[in-house]
Amino acid sequence: MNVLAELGDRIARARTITVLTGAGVSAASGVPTFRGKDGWWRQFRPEDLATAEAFQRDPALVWEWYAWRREKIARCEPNAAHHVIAQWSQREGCRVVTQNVDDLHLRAGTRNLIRLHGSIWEMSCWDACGQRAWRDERRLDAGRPLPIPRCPACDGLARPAVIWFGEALEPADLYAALDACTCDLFLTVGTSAVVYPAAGLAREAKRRGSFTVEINPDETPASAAVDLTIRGAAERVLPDLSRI
Ligand code: BJW
Ligand code: ZN
Repeated sequence: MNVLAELGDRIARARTITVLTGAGVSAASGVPTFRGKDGWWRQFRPEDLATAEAFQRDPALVWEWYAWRREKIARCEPNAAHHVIAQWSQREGCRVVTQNVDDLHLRAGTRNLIRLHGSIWEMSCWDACGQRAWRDERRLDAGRPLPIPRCPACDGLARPAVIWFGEALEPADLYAALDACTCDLFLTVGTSAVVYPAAGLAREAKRRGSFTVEINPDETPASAAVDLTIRGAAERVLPDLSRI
C-alpha cells in the first residue's frame, strides 16, 4: 500500500482525528504565508509587526499592515484543503485547531474549530476597558490615510483581536488544543512548526500515543518527530486523501 492509501485507510478507521493547520493551508487561496518569500510586507518581518511593542510604538503602521492583509484576505476564497477539512469536521470526534486568523476554515463550514491565534476580523480594546473580540469586518481603504479604529465602549485605541508574540493564548483555546492532542490520528498541515505553543502540539499528541502525520511541501522541525511525512501541497494532498 502506498503512503497516501495507508493514510487514507487510517483516516477512515480513526475514531478521533485532530487537524492542526497553519498558513500553508491558505496559501493556495492567495493568503501570503508568514515565512515564505511573499510573507514580508515592505521591509518588515512579521516578528517586527506582530507584537504589542510594535503597536505601542506605531499603531498606525501596525493597523496599516492589518488593513493590507484584510484587503487581501477579503478577496480570497477557501480552497480544496479547507473544504476537505470542513468535510472531515462533520465527523464525530474530529477537531480542527488552526493558527490562521483569516477565518477561511469558518467560511468553508468547519465545525469544532479552535482558533489559537484569534481572528483578523475581530478587534479588542487596547486600553484597559476590557472590551474583547468584537466582530468588525470594516475594510479600510489602503489608498487613503488610515483612521485607527476605536473601541466602541471607551473610545480608546482598538487592536486586532489576534495573539501577538509574547502574548498568552486564550486559556480556553489552549486547553481545548491540548485536549485535542488526545486522538487516534493527528495531522499537522501547512505550518512551519516554529511558533509555540502550537509547534509543540504534534509532539504532545505523539507522546499521548497518536499516530502523527505532517503534510507540507518542505521539511520543518516537526518532520523528524512525526510518524509519517507527506511532502506535498495541502490543496492537492487532502483532496487525494478524501478520494481514497
Ligand atoms: C504549505 C503550502 C501548501 C506553503 N500546502 N503547506 C517555546 C520555545 C521557544 C519560543 C517560545 C516558546 N514558547 C513561547 C515562545 C515565544 C513565541 C515563539 O514561539 N517564538 C518562536 C518564533 C521562537 N511564542 C509566543 O510568543 C506565543 N505566546 C506565548 O507562548 O505566550 C506565553 C505567555 C504565557 C503567559 C503570559 C504571557 C506569555 C504567541 C505566539 C503568537 C503567534 N502569532 C502570529 C501572529 C498572529 C496574528 C497575525 O496573523 O497577525 O501567528 S506569528 C505567525 O506565526 C502567526 C502564525 O499563526 C504563526 C505560525 O506560522 P505558520 O502558520 O506556521 O506559517 P509559516 O509562514 O511560518 O509557515 C507556512 C508553512 O506552510 C511552511 O512550512 C510552508 O512550507 C508551508 N506551505 N505552501 C501546505 N500549499
Ligand atoms: Zn475600550
